[in-house]
Amino acid sequence: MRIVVLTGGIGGARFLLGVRAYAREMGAEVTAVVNVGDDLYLHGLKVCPDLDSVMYTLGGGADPERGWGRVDETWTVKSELAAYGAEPTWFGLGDRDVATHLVRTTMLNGGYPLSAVTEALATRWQPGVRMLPATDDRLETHVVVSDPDGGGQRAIHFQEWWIRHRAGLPTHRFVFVGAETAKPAPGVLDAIAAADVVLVAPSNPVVSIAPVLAVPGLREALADGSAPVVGVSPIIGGSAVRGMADRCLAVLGVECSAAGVGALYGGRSSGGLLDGWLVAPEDAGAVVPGVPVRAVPLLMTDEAATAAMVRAAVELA
Ligand code: FO1
Repeated sequence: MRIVVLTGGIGGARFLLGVRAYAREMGAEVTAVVNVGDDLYLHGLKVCPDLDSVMYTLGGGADPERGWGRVDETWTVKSELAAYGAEPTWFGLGDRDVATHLVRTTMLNGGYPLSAVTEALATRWQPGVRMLPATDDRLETHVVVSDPDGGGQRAIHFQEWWIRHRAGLPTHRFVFVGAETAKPAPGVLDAIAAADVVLVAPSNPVVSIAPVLAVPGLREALADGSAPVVGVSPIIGGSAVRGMADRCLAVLGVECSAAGVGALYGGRSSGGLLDGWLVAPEDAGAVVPGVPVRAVPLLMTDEAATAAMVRAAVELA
């Protein structure tokens, strides 16, 4: 069996732990198509938070409390940068983590595409799934906000909106800069075409999954492919399990509920994404027009519980 997972964020990385456990049991192969909209250049370094969250989480090197960055991290580089007054001070790179960005940036500057760099980094971490960036091209999520320094509107990078402002500014819309001309990374369309099932991780639908789907050709490949697409709700009982999906959904005017996110993705029969939608028992009554809904426990408390979710998703497919 071949499983493709659309993913981003810390929830997506943790979901992949369950996908890998299920796949090992079934002898299945997993390809993760990972969001790059959160990526940024900082102090001359290319930082890819979602690719790194997958790599560190599956490679056993992620900080379990923060969910992002490295376990046993130290912060000398961060404090030395602050001593120079180097901005931004609201985004911290840990010392161990910096090594990843140095290797990545050196390889990118040497002409290797992000997908090849990701594969090279993964040889150290052995994540047990194939990790593909959604695109090798620069695609960044920017957020159009009311300018905190005066009248009018201004676009800021997603990370500034998310971390510096805790998604708390009056927000108008999200823009996936570079998406129009981005191409799916090598292997993405082939993986979707060869998949037996495609899973949409319980990631933030607005800032983790939407930038993946914004890559031209990706949505079409999912729609035209023979593999059923099953999504897992990131919303349980009206609340985001982690992160700030509620604030992102509010910007789009979408209700923060399992039914709201299911309807945002839409059913494949009406031009949307989904052939099935997995929700938590609290949301068993959720209705998504044209999409079969199944309720199972969705808390990713450990790998076995997450693998059980994956099993239910594949059964629904
Ligand atoms: N999240 C924070 O809340 N504060 C940080 O300073 C921060 C730094 C950081 C550095 C590298 C990295 O890979 C992730 C980092 N994150 C940080 C997490 C990240 O901003 C977001 O959680 C993801 O982009 C959302 O998926």
